[in-house]
This record gives sequence, structure tokens and C-alpha cells, in this order.
Amino acid sequence: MNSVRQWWKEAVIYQIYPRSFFDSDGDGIGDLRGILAKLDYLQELGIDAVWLCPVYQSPNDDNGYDISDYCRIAEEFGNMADWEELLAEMHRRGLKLIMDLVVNHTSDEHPWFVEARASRNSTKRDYYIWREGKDGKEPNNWQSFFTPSAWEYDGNTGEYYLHLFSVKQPDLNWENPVLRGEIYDMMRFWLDKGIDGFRMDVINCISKTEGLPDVPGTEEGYRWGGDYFMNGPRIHEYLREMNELVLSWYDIMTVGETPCVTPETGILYVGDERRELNMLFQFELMDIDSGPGGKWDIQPWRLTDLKRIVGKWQLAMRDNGWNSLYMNNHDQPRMVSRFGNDGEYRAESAKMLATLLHTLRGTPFIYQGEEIGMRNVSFGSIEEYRDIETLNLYREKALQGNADPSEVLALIHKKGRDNARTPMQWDDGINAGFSGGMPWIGVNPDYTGINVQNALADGDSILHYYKKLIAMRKENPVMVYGEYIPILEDEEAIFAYIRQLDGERLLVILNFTGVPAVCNLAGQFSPSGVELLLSNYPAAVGHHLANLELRPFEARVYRIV
Ligand code: ISL
Repeated sequence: MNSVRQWWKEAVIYQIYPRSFFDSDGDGIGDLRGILAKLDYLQELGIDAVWLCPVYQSPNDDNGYDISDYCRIAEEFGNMADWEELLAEMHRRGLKLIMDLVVNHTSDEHPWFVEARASRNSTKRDYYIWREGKDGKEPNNWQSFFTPSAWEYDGNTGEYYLHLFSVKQPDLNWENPVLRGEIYDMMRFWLDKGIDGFRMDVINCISKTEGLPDVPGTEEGYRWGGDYFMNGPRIHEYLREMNELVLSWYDIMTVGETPCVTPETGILYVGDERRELNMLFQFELMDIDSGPGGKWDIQPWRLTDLKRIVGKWQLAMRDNGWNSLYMNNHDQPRMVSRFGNDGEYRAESAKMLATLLHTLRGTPFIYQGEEIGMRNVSFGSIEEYRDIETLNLYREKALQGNADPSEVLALIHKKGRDNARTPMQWDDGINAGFSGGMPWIGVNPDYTGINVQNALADGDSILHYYKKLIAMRKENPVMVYGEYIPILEDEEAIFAYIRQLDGERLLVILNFTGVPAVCNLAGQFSPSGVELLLSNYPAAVGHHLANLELRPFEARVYRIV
């Protein structure tokens, strides 16, 4: 088993979506000074590092994931002096800062693209991916993440450019070594300022299949071409080059966002000898409720599927590599609404899920608001939504008469990205204490009950439970480095496993249902006894392992003695 110690394996990382975290100047948009004002809160929580979503200059077609200047702070977030103060203050407190690196694409307002589209002979033309049309149509039939076609025609120069995301996010051409050099320089710009790592946006999409072939099939229209732009032919060459020329010169950590990786392809990015990345965000758990039609084709999921996915990634990274652990982020529905019960058992199920994330082998990522059990939002009309993916979906389906608008809205309530982007709920005052101005997106109306102030005041809150988990992980290396040994794998109600390190063993038992569940652990292993370390119910009762009764969403962590 791989137990090489690293700070980023022992860390708990907190993700901040700055637009929605805390607004210090009343313009309705969260900002850097807002984060600075909340560092006491983060420190109190016990986290070690922050992953900060993009704060660079951007026209905000995709909330900062469309960058027009990599080396400038967006005005609505503050300025470079604010950012430097934030970094210094975080470091003074022993907190690390991980910046978002978005280099699959830029904004179409980035000076490189402005120059590239000015003429076919521009020196920057080849920084992007341009092709002639085919039979009066797009160069190929690839579908984009956000729009039907992944190509946009540029009337001025008579060619199409590739955009895997919005039309305002043209893809960079990584085949061009000059472009790669520019990206590496930009990375050094931030690393030299002293940051502690990068989270790399869709980093496994930067190498496209040569010739950009059509997705085969007889159907007309655009088709999902993931096989041609994810984990592409030169991806590992690029990442090794990046590592050799940039990353390896700094003491930092990296986590790549990598849709469509399996344990087999994933290890190629994070294997210890690979010299590429440290961790990756895999999507198999996030896709657990997606049918053949993708994210919006919502299907029921079973606990045995979830266990299978978790288990196979735990196994895959046992001897080599390291897992990231997350159940939500700024692109996903709220964890408690999706995997728990956000009604009667909100607190119990949020704590149970937190127990899972902090007792698996890997590095936990907490998404802002998760620690107070924030829930999905159900805005009543499409006008209240802000996310480009959601608005495009509604336009394509409901407005073009392809689906009943209320059904589309129901899908958005379940899976839309704005579920995670409503403002952080600090207190029960105006705008949940997020802003004195008009928030850029509506506050979830449940803020009067669900907020940080209440959570701090209640010793039994989800927030206090997170603090306990984080502290426990620091005190018990077995929680970080221990081997993961699944038990009761075919059980549909209970997720149970053992963690084991140097003769020390923990037993984790989680009821994933809203009804009592009984399990029999006799014969699974032979403990001389168990000692309860943590439970999400005030007083855990009945520790007879042959007949263990768990209450709805109950979580227990035992030390096997
Ligand atoms: O959000 C998704 C599905 O709803 C994902 O498919 C998402 O688009 C994908 O994971 C890539 O996400 C990242 O890059 C996007 C940006 O919109 C996301 O916010 C970011 O996390 C483009 O930069």
C-alpha cells in the first residue's frame, strides 16, 4: 500500500465560489475582501487549504471560466493588492491557497483570440483551433457541453473555431508549442507569487484526436464526441512537459478535473511515477444518476452502485496515486439534496455523508455551504436562473417547443448548477448576510433556518460535526492513510468498511436510508471489542455487532480494539 506522507494527502480542502461567498462592498457579488473577512470562520472549521474558483478578468459568460486576462483580477472581485493580501493573510494563518487554472479555453475577449480572429495570417491564429466548413456545414459533428454544435463560424475570416463549451470559450490549440510556452509562463507568474497549487479545469480535454474526425453514426445532427477530445493522444506528453518545465520546480499540489476517466485511465494521470498530477476529480459518482441521454436523463441510483464506484476507486489508488473525495461542487447539485434527505433528516443525512467523505482514503473537498447542510434551490421561473448551461438547456428544450417548460424546470431543480451557486447563508438577516446590495442570484429562501449563525450556536449542528471530523482526521493517521476494506458489499441500505493502518482499525457503518436498518457484522472480522469514536446521533445505542440497529441515516465510527 502507498503510504508516502504528503501535506496534501492529510489536508482538508475547502472550495470557494467567490461570486457567492461573501460580498464586502455591497455590489451583490462576493469578492476577495469578503473571503478575507471570513478567514476566522474557515480557520475555526479546521480546513487546511482553499481552492478558489476563478477570480481572473472575465466577461462572465461562464462565471469566470471564460478568462480574458489570466494575470489580472476581475474588478468585481477586487484587485491584485487584495489578492496578495489574501494570500499573505492565509499563509500567516497556515492556510494554503489553490488557484483554478483554466487552460483548455480562454474567453473570446482574450487579446489572443481578438488577434487570432482578426485575420487568417495573424501570429496568434494558431493559438486556437480553426477549420474550414464541410459541405456548407460545421467541420465535424461534435456537440458542445453547452450548445448543440462545438463550432462557431467566424464571418470575418470565413472559418469555424472549436469551442467545447460556450461560443465565448474558444478552445486553445495545445499542439502549438508557442502557446504552451505562454501558458507555462502564466503558471509561473502565479506560482512565483507563492500559491500552493492548481486545480486544473477540464485538463484532460486539451489534446484532441488528430484530424478531428466525425463521431460515427447514421443519425443527423450533433453527437457527443468525448472519445475524440478527452484523454486524447498527446495529453500525457503535455502534462509531463508541464510538470517538467513548471510544476516540479515548486512545492505545490495539483488536482485535475477529468471527466470521463476510469480507474484504468485515471492512474495514468496521478500514478506516483508518472510525473503528471497529484490527484484528479473523477466523475463516476457524479454520473451515478445519469442515463444514456446524459446528465439530464435522470435515473434512480442504488447504494450498491455507489459502493461499487467508491470501492473501485479506493482499490485503484491503493498502491499508487491518491483519490480526491467530493460529492458536490459549483457544477453539481447540493450533496444533501442529491444523496441524502434534505427534509426530515437533513442534519442526520448531511452528517452521514460527511462521515463517508472524511473516512475514505483520499483528500476531502468541502464545497462552501456543505458544512451547514445547504440545499438545492427551486426557483419558480427561468428568469431567476443565471447559469449558461441551464439557460441554454431551457432555450433548446422548452423555448423551442421540444419539451414541456415545467418538466424542464423540474430537471433544473434537480440537476442545475445554480443549486450550488446561491449565496452562502451567513445569518437570518437581509440576503442571508451575504450582501447589503442586490445579490447577483437569489438567496435560497431556507436561509432563515439554515445559516452559519444558527449552526455556530447549536452544538449539535452539521457544522460542529464537520469540525469534529476534520479534527479527528488530523489525530488519526488511519483515517488518512489506512487501507480501505469493504464489508457487506451487497447490502442496499448500509455502507460499511474498515480502515486499517499498522494494527489500528476503524469500522465505519452508514445507514443510507430514511428508515431503521439492521446489520449483522458477526463473522466479518473478529474484534475483541469496539469503542465508539463518533456518531451523528446524540447517544448511540446497542453495540452488538451481530445485531446492529441503525437509526435513519445513522453514521457510526468505531475503533476496533
Ligand atoms: O457542469 C457540468 C455538467 O453540468 C460539467 O459537464 C462541466 O461542464 C464540466 O465538468 C467542466 O467543468 C468545468 O469547466 C467548465 C465550467 O463551466 C465549469 O464550471 C468547470 O468546473 C468550462 O470551463
